[in-house]
Formats: sequence, C-alpha cells, structure tokens
Amino acid sequence: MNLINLIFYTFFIFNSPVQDDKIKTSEIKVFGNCGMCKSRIEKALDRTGIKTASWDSKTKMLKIVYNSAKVKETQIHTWIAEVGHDTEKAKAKDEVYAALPFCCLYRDHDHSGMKDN
Ligand SMILES: [Cu+2]
Repeated sequence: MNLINLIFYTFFIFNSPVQDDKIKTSEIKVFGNCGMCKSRIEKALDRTGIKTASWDSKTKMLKIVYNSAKVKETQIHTWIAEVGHDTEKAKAKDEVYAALPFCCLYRDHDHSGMKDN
C-alpha cells in the first residue's frame, strides 16, 4: 500500500458514519400482480428501520434498504405475508389472501396480460 492509499483509507475509516455498516440492501421475490399490490406491499414496509422499499410488478422483485440493527430480513418476509403476499420464505394465510381484490389474486389467476397502473 502506498502512502496515498494509506492516507485515503485512513480518511475513509475515520469519516464513515458508524451506523452505515448496518444499512443493508436486499432483493426479495414477492408475488403479486398490479399497482394495488405495489402500494400494499410498500405500505406494509413503511416502518421504523426500513429506509426504502420498492416493488416491481413486472419482475416481482422488491428492493429494500433497511437498518439491520432494527429489522431482520425474516421480519420483512413476515410483514409482507401479513398483508396477503407470498415471498419465497413466508406464505400469506389463505384467509388474508382470499380477501384481496380480484386483480391481486396472483396464486390462481393469470393476470400477465393486465395493464399495470
Ligand atoms: Cu394487485
């Protein structure tokens, strides 16, 4: 390591906010269909410790930025399942799923031709 690098890394280490290493970014597959699903999923994650949550109705991927000191990833799966959406790690209860609007019933209806709003 040359001197410039040493100075750079020293500067970097002493100037990094300590909590930054607790901020994590994850991508979770969440099953759903439409814009209503999107707002439902994102609203379910409007919580302390979650900085951003954004779900893509086409790719079914949810991108989340969260504080891992406050929120565990398994908890995120649980919150999503609680509002009726399955993930690869948590399944929504049948009665919660069945209460979703028709356009959101991703398990037993193919809505792939539906226009996203
Ligand atoms: Cu929907």
